[in-house]
Amino acid sequence: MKLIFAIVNDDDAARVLSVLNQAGFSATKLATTGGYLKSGNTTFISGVEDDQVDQAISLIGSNARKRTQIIHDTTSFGAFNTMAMPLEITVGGATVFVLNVERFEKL
Ligand code: 2BA
Repeated sequence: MKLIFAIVNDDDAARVLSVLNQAGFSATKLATTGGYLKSGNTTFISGVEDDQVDQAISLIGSNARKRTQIIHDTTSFGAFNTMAMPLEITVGGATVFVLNVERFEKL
């Protein structure tokens, strides 16, 4: 068994959860915050059988959209001079981690 962690944009979360449930995957939705943008995103955790990992990832990936975002990155020039430079970054569609599950029980 594997545990999938998938971080997606809040706007895609309802659709991702819906397709996972429709395909028979159990998932838990966590409200999380990205460390870089410091804005909300959604993390799903889902325990799946080894041979279902690819299907789950494919469902997540095809329902989580990539977005570009302009941020203002502050660059320092010496102690008192800072300048905010616009920087385009690509966020998502989904950041996925797959971990081995040592033991799974429902008590
Ligand atoms: P954030 O940390 O808010 O990052 C949002 C986006 O900002 C990232 O998109 C990436 O394009 C950019 N970014 C992040 N850190 C950066 C840095 N140090 N320098 C320049 N640009 C940076 P994604 O890579 O698609 O990540 C989306 C969200 O997924 C992240 O939100 C974070 O919550 C999570 N994430 C991504 N990689 C992770 C990792 N290795 N470990 C844990 N969480 C991760």
